[in-house]
Amino acid sequence: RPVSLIGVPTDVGAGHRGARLGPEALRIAGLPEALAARGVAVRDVGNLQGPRNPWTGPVDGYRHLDEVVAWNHALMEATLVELRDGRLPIMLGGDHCLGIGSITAVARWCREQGKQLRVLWLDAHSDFNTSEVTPSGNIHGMPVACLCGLGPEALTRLGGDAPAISPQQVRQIGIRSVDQDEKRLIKQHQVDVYDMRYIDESGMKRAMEAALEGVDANTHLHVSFDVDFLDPSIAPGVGTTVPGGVNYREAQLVMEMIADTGLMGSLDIVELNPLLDRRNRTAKLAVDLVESLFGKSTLMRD
Ligand code: DIR
Ligand code: MN
Ligand code: MN
Ligand code: MN
Repeated sequence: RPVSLIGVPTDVGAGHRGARLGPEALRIAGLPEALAARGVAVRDVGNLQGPRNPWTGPVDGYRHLDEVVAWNHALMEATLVELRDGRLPIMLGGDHCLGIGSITAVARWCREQGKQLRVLWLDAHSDFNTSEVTPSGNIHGMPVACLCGLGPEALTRLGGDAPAISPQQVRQIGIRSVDQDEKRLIKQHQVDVYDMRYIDESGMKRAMEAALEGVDANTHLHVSFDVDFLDPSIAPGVGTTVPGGVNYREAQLVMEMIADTGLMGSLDIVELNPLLDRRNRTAKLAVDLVESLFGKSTLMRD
């Protein structure tokens, strides 16, 4: 499937500024060329436009809500255009609030196509906060909850109907930071989480097999890749590093196991903050992992 790169240069959902520079850092790290080298046809649609970051505090539990809504509305429409054109959209973030717009579009398209949707959320965080429980008001800590119908109407009804998805369609991998009341919500809504303890005890292979259980030829896999999923020692270029993350080999295995399904239909790459990076190494690592997502492997396999 041909790929469309959609730049989403926003950090209005985050607690640090700089993720707005992520799309350029990923391009400069060679993402378009790496895909082309794998034989993938790539169209870069450029960067979306949206409101600037006002850098103000939370109001009623949300920081920059209007700005987050505007960015996500633009992204939802742009994502739908590419999906309806038969293309695989890759969102170049930008902070993780953009998962609301991308996944709302993907869910709508899957309904149109009669496809089953499975969301793989690769992250240190569960991103399942609501305005009542958020410790920060940062909306990048809320996208999964919003997609599941918990949140302000402007975000939960971005695509018309709410909820866009059900928690049963989500599998979270690499999780190691969940806020106190967010834990209760995760439990209450039965989100399927493969946290670092699961990975330590059972291994990444088992975690991925479990996360991919039940997918079939009619499944669209959406991968939402927050670079803080990775251990900070290999991926310092992110505002919310958490120690004890996924190592290089585990990350490669995740990407290769996703590639082996042949079912990935859309991808977010989010939270990359080049201002915190060292010589763009986190962006380069993301490109390396995307190559694996698109089928690069050490040996020919059958
Ligand atoms: C924290 C941090 N759970 C919050 N969240 C995220 O502010 O809601 N950091 N997503 O990347
Ligand atoms: Mn509209
Ligand atoms: Mn996230
Ligand atoms: Mn995160």
